[in-house]
Amino acid sequence: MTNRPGPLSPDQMEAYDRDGFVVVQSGFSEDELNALSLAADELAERMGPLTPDNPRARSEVEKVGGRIILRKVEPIIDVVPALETLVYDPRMTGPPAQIFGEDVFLFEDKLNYKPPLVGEKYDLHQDYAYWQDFTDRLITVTLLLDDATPENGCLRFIPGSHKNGLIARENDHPRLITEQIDDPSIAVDAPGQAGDLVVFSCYTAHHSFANRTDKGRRAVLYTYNPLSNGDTYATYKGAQAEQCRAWEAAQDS
Ligand SMILES: O=C(O)CCC(=O)C(=O)O
Repeated sequence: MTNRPGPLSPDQMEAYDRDGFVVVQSGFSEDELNALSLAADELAERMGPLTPDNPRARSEVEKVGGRIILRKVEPIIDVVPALETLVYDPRMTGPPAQIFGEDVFLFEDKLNYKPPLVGEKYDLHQDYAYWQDFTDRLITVTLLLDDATPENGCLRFIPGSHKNGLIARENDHPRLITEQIDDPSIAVDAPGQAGDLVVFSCYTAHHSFANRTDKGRRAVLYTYNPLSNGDTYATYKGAQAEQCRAWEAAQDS
């Protein structure tokens, strides 16, 4: 733990250190959250009509009705200015900067949608399994745009799972296989209200259940690395954004 001042209380710093995640208030006003929610909805609309080959929009086929449902947009900051402004807002960067003890760069940006009734589960994984070409000093700050509850599929974490690096995986597949992820003694719910931040390490194993409520669950996820690990955004996500724009331009022509 570092001594850099920041928004996290000593108890919250201790909880992050012990569990690998912490849920905290962000301080965004209702008006700011409404504007960001609108931006999230506009972003979703810009992805339509959804096709499975759209490199920016991850979608899935609804099990019952067969509709194509938006699940994730990534990257996002080159599309929506309000989401770009959010990246270096101190209310987002404050927790990781305090934990790392230094300023941060954006590493990855995405917006997850869990639509009412049909938003499916995410399997258990550690994010670093996907990011092994980069530094492992990575912290994700999830800004909840809607209340996240056990009923609508809030994030669930295995406390302490960030302590020992990557957990062995079958055939090196990024997802973890376990039969007991709904056992509360293994993974715990991390509910929060709209406007809260769920801050977690790239090693903290997490998953979420399906949304079976009649309200959607949207969240912005920005991952940050310390300044001393350099700015990899342009070569990693920025390059992906360029490919997405090329694909989009080809659709328009
Ligand atoms: O939004 C969720 O429920 C899970 C998100 C997640 O684990 C991810 O995007 O890596």
